[in-house]
Amino acid sequence: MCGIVGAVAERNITAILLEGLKRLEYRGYDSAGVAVFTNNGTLERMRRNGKVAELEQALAGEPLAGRLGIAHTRWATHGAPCERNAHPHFSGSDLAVVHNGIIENHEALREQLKGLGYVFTSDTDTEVIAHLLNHKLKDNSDLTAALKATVKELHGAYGLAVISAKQPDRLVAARSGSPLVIGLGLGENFLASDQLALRQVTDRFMYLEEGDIAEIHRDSVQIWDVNGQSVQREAVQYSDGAEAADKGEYRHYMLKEIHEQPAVVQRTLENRLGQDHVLVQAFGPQAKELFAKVRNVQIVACGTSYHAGMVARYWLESLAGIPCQVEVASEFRYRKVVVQPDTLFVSISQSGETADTLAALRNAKELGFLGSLAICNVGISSLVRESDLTLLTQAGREIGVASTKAFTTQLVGLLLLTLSLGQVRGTLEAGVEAQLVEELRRLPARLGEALAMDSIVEKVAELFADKHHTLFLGRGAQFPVAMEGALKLKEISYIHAEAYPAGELKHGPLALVDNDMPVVTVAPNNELLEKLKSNLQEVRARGGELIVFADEQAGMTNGEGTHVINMPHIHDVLAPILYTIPLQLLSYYVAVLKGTDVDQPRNLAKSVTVE
Ligand code: HGA
Repeated sequence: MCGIVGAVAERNITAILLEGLKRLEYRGYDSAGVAVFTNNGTLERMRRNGKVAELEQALAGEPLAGRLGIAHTRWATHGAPCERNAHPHFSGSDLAVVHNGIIENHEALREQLKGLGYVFTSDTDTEVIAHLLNHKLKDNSDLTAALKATVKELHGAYGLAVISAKQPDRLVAARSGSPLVIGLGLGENFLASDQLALRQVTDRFMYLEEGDIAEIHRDSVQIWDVNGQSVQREAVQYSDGAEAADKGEYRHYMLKEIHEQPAVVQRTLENRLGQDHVLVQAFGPQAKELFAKVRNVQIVACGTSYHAGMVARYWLESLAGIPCQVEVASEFRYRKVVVQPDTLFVSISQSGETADTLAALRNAKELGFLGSLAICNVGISSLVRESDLTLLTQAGREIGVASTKAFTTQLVGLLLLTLSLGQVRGTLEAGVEAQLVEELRRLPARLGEALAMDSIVEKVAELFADKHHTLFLGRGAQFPVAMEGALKLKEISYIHAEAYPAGELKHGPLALVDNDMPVVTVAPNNELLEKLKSNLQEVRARGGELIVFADEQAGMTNGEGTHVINMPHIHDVLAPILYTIPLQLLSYYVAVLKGTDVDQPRNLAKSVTVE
């Protein structure tokens, strides 16, 4: 996804901007560019389609030297990936803008600005910001004041960085729905969409909040909040403990990654939510047109990603009314598949290099699918390169072999896909979409509440320490959550765990139940609760010990052999994401008690790049 870097200093900043862009490369992008207020007093830019290395090479041939500049890596949402559409965008010769996000009212603004005589040189939504700002500067020559007036007219999501040759002592920035952080230096200051881009130059950061506008000079920073009030944002010293490749205060990467989930889910939502709807173009410039034609969905994935796909099937059919099939990639690729007309092929993979999933995508291209979409955590992966559309999860690097944060961010991506398909095809009521968008905004906080149950789950884990077999039960969209819970326990504690839809209990697995086989159940407060309660009685009647993760409003209580762990109440659609958390914690603490190698369990590899 797009990346922003900016700098205002006393030294030449071009190399700093390039290094910042390289540090953001892992997010995936299609083109890159830089604009510098040069030592000759002119604003110049260099853009290239493709990699930052190509931009770097171009700059080696024609160097740009200056003390003020902005740079960008673009992942196209409006207008094809090409040099003409790459950022920075100019209005006239004095004003340069880089933008992350989507401007939803870009068409109306474009018409208005054309009427005022502005000439557009790209197909992007971003260029309207440059011209609108130029227009506002006619009434108000101060760049910050003009930016404040500009953002009032923008609908959608943006992180913006702007420079002007007429006020070359400052960098101005605005944040709404897309993150920005100011890096504080000595006699120099920086800006980026992710602090990782600036770790080379500083370890002190100031995070902009929603609606903030910032004016950044070499030796000062001024910020105004969403109401236009001047505010101070706290400067935070960044400690190495927070590095992705460092466990920090945690004993294992897996535990760290479990606890990162509120933050990475938040990141996965950034740039993708409008006021009351999902921004469909976050899936790419052709998404709207393609989604309008979709009549079926085929999901293909392996392992944990397959479970995410299974949850999505419940969402796609119940919310968007679209028939959906889900299959493990190693089966799909070797089967004679009959493809229904207008079927979207969706692949899910953390690494984007999973051999079977990649092979399935390559086969799918011969089978007459409508198009392909990858839900993936690595922007520069084969799966992303070879798919028509992409939704990048923003889980960051996942080191623990047992996937945790990649799974929950995949679920978020798949829910965004469901809402987008329902919106474009008109099968989802606007009111329902608005409510779910609101619930999604609250999700990071709810995940935080579930994580606060860490020590309760740690205690429950003791029940498993001497057990060899476990059963996981769930109904509806919680059945795949139970499958994922069982997989996690198998992977890292080596306890045999099986998951069943609770209704299947009597059709076989009940024969296994005795007081040596704990039964774990996820029980949100939905219409299936009463049926689930009956299944639990059947287990108790055979002496099975029950561990029930239940909605606090479900009215379930502890009893002999029944351990109820109350979960915060959540909208039923989002329950699979929330209920994943305690199951991850449970498998983690059981593994710790058993003394296994949690982060690198035996016989397993992080990304399965061979068949
Ligand atoms: N809408 C802009 C920026 C896209 C973006 O933020 N991608 O992550 C464009 O298409 O150029």
